[in-house]
Amino acid sequence: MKKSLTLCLLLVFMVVATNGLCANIDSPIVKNGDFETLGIGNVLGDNQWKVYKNIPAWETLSGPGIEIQRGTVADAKSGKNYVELDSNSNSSMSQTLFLAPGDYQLAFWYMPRVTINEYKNNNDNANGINFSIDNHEYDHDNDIESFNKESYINRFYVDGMEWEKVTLDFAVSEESGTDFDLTFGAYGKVNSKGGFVDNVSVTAVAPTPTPTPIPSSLLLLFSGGAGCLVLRKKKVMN
Ligand SMILES: [Ca+2]
Ligand SMILES: [Ca+2]
Ligand SMILES: [Ca+2]
Repeated sequence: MKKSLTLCLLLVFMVVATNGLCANIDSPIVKNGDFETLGIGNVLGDNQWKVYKNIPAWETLSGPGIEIQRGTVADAKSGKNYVELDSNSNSSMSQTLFLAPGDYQLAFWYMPRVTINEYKNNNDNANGINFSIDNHEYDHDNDIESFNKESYINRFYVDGMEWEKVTLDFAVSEESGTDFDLTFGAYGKVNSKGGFVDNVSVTAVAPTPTPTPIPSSLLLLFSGGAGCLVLRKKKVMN
């Protein structure tokens, strides 16, 4: 009897421990957001670059493809690889995200490659990167509102190249659907040089809690309590 109880407790402990372990495994919403996985047979050595039609989780949406650089022009923000979307021409890449209703933040790291002089001479947005999250399941029959959140960044560098964190907050509602396209694209002058992108992530953000007003009766109670404390303190001091 005692033995079976011990066994039972051990089993319960194992289930709880396993569940706890599973809950701690964080599955990222954006897959291969660090661009470190290139797929079977796609080997890239240090100081090499190559243009790919597809890499795991990402596919070319327009243009020649996704240019992966590995320590060629700069060090990656994270890992060894980063992306340049002005590959042989301006290109865009995309992956599908599955999102439940809630608040989210898209974040990635950006670094401009073209210098201030080139920028000034051409005024051509040479390092432009646009990025968006679209609902690709727009329901025309039921006139469910389309979802689109987009922005862009274009900078140039003066003295040294530096990675910069870029964020975009967005909210998904019940009507937004569940499938979204996360897209990055190069824009501006096609000169084989553009904005570098690395370490892309989307994280669920807890909504900011609305402060609950304290009922006046409670305030009275608090102020009464504070009064008692003051009186008590005075009494002790006396
Ligand atoms: Ca990387
Ligand atoms: Ca390039
Ligand atoms: Ca360019």
